[in-house]
Amino acid sequence: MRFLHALVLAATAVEAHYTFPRLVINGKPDTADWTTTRRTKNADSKTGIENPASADIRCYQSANAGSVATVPAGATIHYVSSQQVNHPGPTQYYLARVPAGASVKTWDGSGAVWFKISTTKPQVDAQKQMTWPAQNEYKTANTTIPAAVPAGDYLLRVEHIALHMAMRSGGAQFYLACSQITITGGGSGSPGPLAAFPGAYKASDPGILVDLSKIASAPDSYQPPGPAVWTG
Ligand SMILES: *[C@@H]1O[C@H](CO)[C@@H](O)[C@H](O)[C@H]1NC(C)=O
Ligand SMILES: [Cu+2]
Repeated sequence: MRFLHALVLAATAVEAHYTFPRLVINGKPDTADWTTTRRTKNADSKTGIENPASADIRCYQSANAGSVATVPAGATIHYVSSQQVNHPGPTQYYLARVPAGASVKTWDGSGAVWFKISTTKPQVDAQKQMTWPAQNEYKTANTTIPAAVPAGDYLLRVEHIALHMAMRSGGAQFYLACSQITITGGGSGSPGPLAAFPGAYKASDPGILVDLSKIASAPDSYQPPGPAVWTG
């Protein structure tokens, strides 16, 4: 049985790659794929990024999106996933404010401009199985746009890091996308710390080069890569 189960897992893992083509705001999804979210280079192949220093780590995009989503500060958001997010690993969300004079429909998100608004950690259940928030769902984990974030135009970056092969360098797989959004309402916070993509991650970061079996006894010790979360 154990052997068969391993075979089945291996077979599904091959098809288990995914994209995040639709943003969902307070339960309301975009009406079509890649409308407010920039189409990613893996829209067809579903292949993840394995080099966290590559230029693709920022938005993995092949095209800007036609529309801009309106997101009230304080809204709950997540993404529809094209396939089941069956690999173990954290889900992280970042925002980058569009500079004055640039357009959210074309700005490339370069420079130290990204702040993290949330991440996830694993849990270990009574059967000693490690699970992650939203693992095996056809959606990403929820997050909240901080109420204190100033109103304006932003790129919103969603990322799921698949860690099933992460015990070897270059084995972690990054699945991500960027959406064009206008945050309304909002507050007067000063988001930070700010990081650049590429730049925020190294292949040797403890949250990227990691043997999950070694942290199963202390799942909270997992250290997600990138800057600290800005809580607003
Ligand atoms: C995620 O947010 C949606 C609304 O967008 C809500 O219906 C759902 O219950 C939330 N899920 C969790 C686990 O909080
Ligand atoms: Cu996969």
